[in-house]
Amino acid sequence: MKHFTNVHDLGDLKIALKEAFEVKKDRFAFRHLGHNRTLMMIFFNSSLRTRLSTQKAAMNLGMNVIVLDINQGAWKLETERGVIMDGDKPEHLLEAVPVMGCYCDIIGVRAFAQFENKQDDYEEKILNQFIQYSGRPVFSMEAATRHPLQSFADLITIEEYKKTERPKVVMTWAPHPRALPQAVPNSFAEWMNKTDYEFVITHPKGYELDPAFTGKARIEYDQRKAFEGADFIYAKNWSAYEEPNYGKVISTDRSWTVDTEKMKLTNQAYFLHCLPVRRNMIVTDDVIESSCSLVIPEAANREISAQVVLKRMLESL
Ligand code: AN0
Ligand code: CP
Repeated sequence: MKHFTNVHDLGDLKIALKEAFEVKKDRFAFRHLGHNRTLMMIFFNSSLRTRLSTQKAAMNLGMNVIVLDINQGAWKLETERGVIMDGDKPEHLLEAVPVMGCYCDIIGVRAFAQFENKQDDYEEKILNQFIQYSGRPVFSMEAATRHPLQSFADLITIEEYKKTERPKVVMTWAPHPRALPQAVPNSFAEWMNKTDYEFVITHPKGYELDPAFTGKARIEYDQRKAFEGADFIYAKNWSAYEEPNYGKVISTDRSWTVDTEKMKLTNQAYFLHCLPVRRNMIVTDDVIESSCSLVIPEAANREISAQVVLKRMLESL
């Protein structure tokens, strides 16, 4: 695998899952692959899980790791070509990216949607500049439209805990005070569409996602109805996708918070969230602390999803 930016790069999910469970059984079995290889992780945005789990995965594979936070100690980067650089950005991405490529074998990039221009976000302008100009294989650590390492870990978790062959998985919008990207829900939907699960998305009117991602999911505007008989509740906030509200918070309606009473409508569903989560906005303390909450095993599986991706990239160097 050369680049990893979405579910299609991974090919057959059954094979990828088998590989994930192999890695999980013995995470040090492939240490030889990373010998004298360097991973560079570039963060344009904050991270706890992605940073730690990806570094751990790389170390399991015997790699060296360099981490750079663009906003802490690096030069501020201009990303537009043709700009007269007389402002506060001393360096251009078009020099910085090939320079980064000189010092490593594989590059991971985190670059969220900027909500300035929908087209730039949905064309993955920053991630694609890394692919085009770094001269290295590149993987997404959450880009403008997708978070594939998260969705892969979500899938692994569902496979580990599901009680029926075709579980009912419900992705629900939940309130949040700030505008968040659509990357996590887009990506989760894209991955769920590659399984044979029953997949339902519920959100208030106005929070419709790009149909290119939601695909064959059933959209249900009544959250309670959506929860009926669910085996997994996947909560996430996202900002509006449709114009003229792209990237905006149009509701913080706390009647959408996932609570114990709503969880009672489900088939004793497990609760999933990618984290970080705002308690009592997205989900109540009671639900996230209950035995149905899988948020910690889900985060633990980020090490496994990252390791499968890095392993495949190392194998293709
Ligand atoms: C980010 C998001 O919603 O995309 C990262 C989640 C993994 N969340 C926040 O910025 C709080
Ligand atoms: N879930 C996730 O990607 O978390 P971080 O933003 O902390 O990396």
